[in-house]
Amino acid sequence: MAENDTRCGFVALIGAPNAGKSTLLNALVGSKVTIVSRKVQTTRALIRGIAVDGQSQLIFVDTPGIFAPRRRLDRAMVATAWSGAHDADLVGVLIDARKGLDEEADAILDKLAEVRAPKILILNKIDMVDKPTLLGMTKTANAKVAFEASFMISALKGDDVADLKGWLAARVPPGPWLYPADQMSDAPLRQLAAEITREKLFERLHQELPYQATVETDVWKELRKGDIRIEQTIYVERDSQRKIVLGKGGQAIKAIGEAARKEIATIVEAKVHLFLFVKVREGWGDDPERYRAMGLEFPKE
Ligand SMILES: Nc1nc2c(ncn2[C@@H]2O[C@H](COP(=O)(O)OP(=O)(O)OP(=O)(O)O)[C@@H](O)[C@H]2O)c(=O)[nH]1
Ligand SMILES: [Mg+2]
Repeated sequence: MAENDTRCGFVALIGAPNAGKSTLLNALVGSKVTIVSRKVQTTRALIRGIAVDGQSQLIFVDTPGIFAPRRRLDRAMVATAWSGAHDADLVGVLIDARKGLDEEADAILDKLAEVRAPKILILNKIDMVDKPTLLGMTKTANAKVAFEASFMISALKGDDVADLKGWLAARVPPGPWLYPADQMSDAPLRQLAAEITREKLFERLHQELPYQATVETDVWKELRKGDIRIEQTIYVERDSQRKIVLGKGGQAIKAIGEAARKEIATIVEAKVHLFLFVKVREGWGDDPERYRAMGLEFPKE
């Protein structure tokens, strides 16, 4: 393939929390590179997933959901999401079609005027909504923002995801690929492994642990037989939360560790020995070190 025939570009996916950005990124890449949950505010930092379509390499940037931030961590996440949009060649704006153009979506559309990159509208979750409603939404959104194109997809079922990908492949600028053809993510495996444990934590404890936990990989060691030993710390803010994570007789942590271990093993294609530790770190949401570990800027206030 002649190098001057290739295309390559960054496509940021932005939208309200829970719109389906991470689900779409995984569908576009064809592999799990970012975690998904039923809860809002799952994604915390910019996560890149890389896909190839014909002669084009597409670098998708998953961003945290955009909402009205209150706490420091919220502010860091929302600032990061917008920075992802400002740095991209193209910006895909996801709207949860089931929720429609509510206040949250409107606030995002209003702020898009400040984003210079070409924007496209992506109505997601069309498996839950009828066609006339979708067309109405598309019209209203296009009256507000000059979108280059509009798509209606289901990231979960895969409907029209290939169309979207093909369109983007033709639209990104000509240029050499930035990553090897088979690379799907630029995140180190130890970071993805920490995210997977956080996903399992969310899945298991979604009622009791409203987002006050973070996970870090402390040790990643390849053993002689090719097995991998991973040690991770789950930081919570209070002792009561530590008890929840441990569960009665250690049941919860055991199940979380087992689910995470299995999934990490599939990804690294090796036997994994996963050791989880739970530490109380009061106010970790105000600790710059934790932000660095997540790949976020620490907001001054
Ligand atoms: N029915 C339906 N559900 C979807 C679709 N896409 C995503 N979801 C669900 O929506 C929920 C949120 O998905 P995520 O991909 O985590 O959403 P997100 O926009 O990354 O959320 P944050 O990271 O919190 O901003 C999950 O339960 C997904 O399974 C879709 O096309 N149809
Ligand atoms: Mg997400």
